[in-house]
Amino acid sequence: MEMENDHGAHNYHPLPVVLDSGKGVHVWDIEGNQYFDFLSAYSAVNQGHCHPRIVGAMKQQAEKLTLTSRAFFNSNLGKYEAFITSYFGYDKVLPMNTGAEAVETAIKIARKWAYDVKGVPPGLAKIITCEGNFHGRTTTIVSFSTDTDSTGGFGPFTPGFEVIPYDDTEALEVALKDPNVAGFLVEPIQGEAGVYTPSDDYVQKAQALCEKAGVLFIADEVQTGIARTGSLLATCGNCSCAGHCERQSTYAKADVLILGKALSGGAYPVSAVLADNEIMGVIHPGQHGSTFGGNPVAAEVGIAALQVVVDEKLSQNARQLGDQFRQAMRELIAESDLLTHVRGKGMLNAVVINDSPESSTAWDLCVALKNNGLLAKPTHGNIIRFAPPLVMTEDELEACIQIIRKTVLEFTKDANQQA
Ligand code: IF1
Repeated sequence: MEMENDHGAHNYHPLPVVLDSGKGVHVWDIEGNQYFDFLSAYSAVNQGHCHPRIVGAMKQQAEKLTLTSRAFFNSNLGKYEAFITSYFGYDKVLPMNTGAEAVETAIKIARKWAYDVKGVPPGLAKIITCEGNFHGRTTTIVSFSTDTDSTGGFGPFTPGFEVIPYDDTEALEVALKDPNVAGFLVEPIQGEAGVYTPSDDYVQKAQALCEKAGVLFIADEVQTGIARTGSLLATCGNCSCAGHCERQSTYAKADVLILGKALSGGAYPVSAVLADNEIMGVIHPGQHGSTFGGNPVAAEVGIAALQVVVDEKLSQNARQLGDQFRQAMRELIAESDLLTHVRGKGMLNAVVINDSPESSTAWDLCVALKNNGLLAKPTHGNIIRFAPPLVMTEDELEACIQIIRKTVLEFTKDANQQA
């Protein structure tokens, strides 16, 4: 911790625990203490820590060939591209590494599509985004952030974005009247905003409005995707997909789908943008790329990580565990005035603490949870996100619920005694 403090940039404020190993739903610190991981590296480790099939695929490929660049073909990328496009139902994929790069890629594709296909006059393409959005940290992406921590001191910003309220289809309808709109970029559930879950029909309605207006519906499923919210994609709505989405009537198919994080199960940076030919076709050689995007290790890791999601039925598990978790939290909220609210979908959940965002209550509660063997992180001062790996069993979740119950009830008692 001292070395990080002395030699690392202070762009994070971690909880005081030093993790050393992980397996499935557990991580261990350097003293050997065991914890349930309720952050899952911000939903990257949906398949659980060090999943043997994912690590196995990575090791095997790492010993054979790691990087060729896209200047040459490699014998893994085509196989991965065929696999992921059939898995999610798109014609084409553009592979990148991090979530932010995939978002940047989607923005570039949308703009180019607007000029080449839609006929927007040069330089005027506009992308609509939402208040409270989180799409990454690049200068263009923070240009449309409404969070002052993300933007402060980092201007000048990239033009061409309009921010409208989230979960507001009327505002979207008004914004879509501008004929120069290329795309609407949206998170199906706003993660960073504090797991802000919109109305049930928001995503579907927004998609329909975009379709009517001839605007690309761009879903950022970096955090919500890959089984996290109880379906393969959060844009699957409430469909009962068996790992693979069956395209139920509630399905809102994005024109441009952005994935990252759990696309590698947390083993390696792997991100992707998926779209059909008439959209992806606007990108030609030399116009976009990345040294590492689509490398052989990423390709093998991506296939293994997606295969695990289906084989271990992680969507269904996330849905069942999510119901169990929110029910338990509602019971706890009834017993303790420390918590006011639980929200979320599948295993992307958050509880709101009954104190101001400036208070240290959520932080102190996370430290107390850590001391009782469960790791979670506060967001926006008074919200705690709960997002464990999706390989959790019902019994394990019950044990976690007991830890949260005990910690919250003791914390409430201590706070009352001090008061
Ligand atoms: C940080 C939160 C999670 C994302 C969505 C793109 C990206 C992210 C919807 C960019 C990244 C992160 C990054 C991490 C914190 C984090 C986060 F707290 F901000 F909300 F996940 F919960 N789209 N989310 O959520 O992906 O470039 O990082 O691979 O500290 O920035 P990336």
